[in-house]
Amino acid sequence: MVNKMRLGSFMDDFEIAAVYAREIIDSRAKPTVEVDVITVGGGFGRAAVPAGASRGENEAVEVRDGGSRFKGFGVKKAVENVNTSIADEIVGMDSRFQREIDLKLIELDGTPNKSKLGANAILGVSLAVAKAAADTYGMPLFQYLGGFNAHVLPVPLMNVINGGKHAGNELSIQEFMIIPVGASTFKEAIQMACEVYYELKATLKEKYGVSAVNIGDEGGFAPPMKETREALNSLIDAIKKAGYTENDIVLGLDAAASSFYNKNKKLYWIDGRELNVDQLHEYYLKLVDEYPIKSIEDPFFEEDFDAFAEITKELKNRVQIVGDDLFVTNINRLKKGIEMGAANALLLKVNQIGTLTEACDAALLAFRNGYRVIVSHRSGETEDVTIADLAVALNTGQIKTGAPARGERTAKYNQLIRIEEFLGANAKYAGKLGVF
Ligand code: 2PG
Ligand code: MG
Repeated sequence: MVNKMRLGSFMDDFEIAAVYAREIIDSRAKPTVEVDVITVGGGFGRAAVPAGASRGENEAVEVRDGGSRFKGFGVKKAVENVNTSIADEIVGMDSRFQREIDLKLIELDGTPNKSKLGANAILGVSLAVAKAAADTYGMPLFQYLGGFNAHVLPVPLMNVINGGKHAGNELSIQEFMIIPVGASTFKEAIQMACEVYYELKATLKEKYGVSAVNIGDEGGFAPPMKETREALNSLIDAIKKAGYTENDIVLGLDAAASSFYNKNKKLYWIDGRELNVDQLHEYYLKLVDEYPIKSIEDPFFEEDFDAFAEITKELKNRVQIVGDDLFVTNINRLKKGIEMGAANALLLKVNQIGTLTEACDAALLAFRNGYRVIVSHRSGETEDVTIADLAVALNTGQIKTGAPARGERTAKYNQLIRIEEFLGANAKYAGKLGVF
């Protein structure tokens, strides 16, 4: 206690005075956990937990109620866990000691995948604690987390055509992203992406009719397409029509390949046919030759580290290969990937692992081993903007948080516009350094 006081601030101000959780809803009408934390000094932190649809099998576990209420998706138990056992334990702790608090939460849960208290309960608390500490200092969250060196505005990977589990169409690939690397500021990057979005909307409407501009879970269009190249061609068209070139805007894919992999047959269903792992590998090589694709996430089934290693070896100087379901933001899986040379980038999703501390550990491990890091949303989101601050705090240079549409997506982009404005001349847009 004495040591903490010597560091300059009175511990009492930072002491957690209250923790309170409630059930709110996310962007897919599913209940989720929101947590408020208040410090003795009057600092306030509120965080809401996102949820995925194409989840990796090794993700930390959300506790849901089951039964008939909300068709079983209720989170009353997780909320209760925060308001009783977690609150009992962390009220009185020093909110600045995030690692100590997160380790306490992990210990209290006692399972390897946070299935007892729920990763949804634990993450809500972990994030709200950080925000309450930042607020007690009177600091923006990104500076509290990253210090004075937090200054890199990430390149946004914006999912403007939705397929897979995020849309009601027949595209196997889940996400088709535009990446405005040629902008000179984050704000300009958003402007460029919006201009492409308008052209894409017009192009799709003209070619596929009005229903093609209905949007999917992440704000991208969900046109009635069947083949990957149809989507890629529309993107190329829209980029041109908006007056941009491959120097300004490159493309990214999230295949989320586990969702079109048949484990029994060991085959992938894509573009109306079945491909084995070697054929799928060849297929990606052709795509990157034909299109300015610079990022491919989860190209293969999440347990096939070998296939990830093969394609990384082949493409590593041209394309970032991103592990999402592969790594699930888990340092043990990331270590295995590093040893095998599987992927060269980590998708960082705080709710896959369940605490801020573990997410930061994963980012650090990735950086140390020359892996890129992309902070990411989930397909089920809320208005919470923590990941925007986290991307700047860690200077990751990349963020993936959907199309420039739907409030739960734009909330993050708008927060980044504010952060850039706040940093003024100190802000640096990652641009071409963000991706290849
Ligand atoms: C992904 C994510 C977010 P979900 O696969 O990368 O885009 O989707 O949240 O459904 O797992
Ligand atoms: Mg993914």
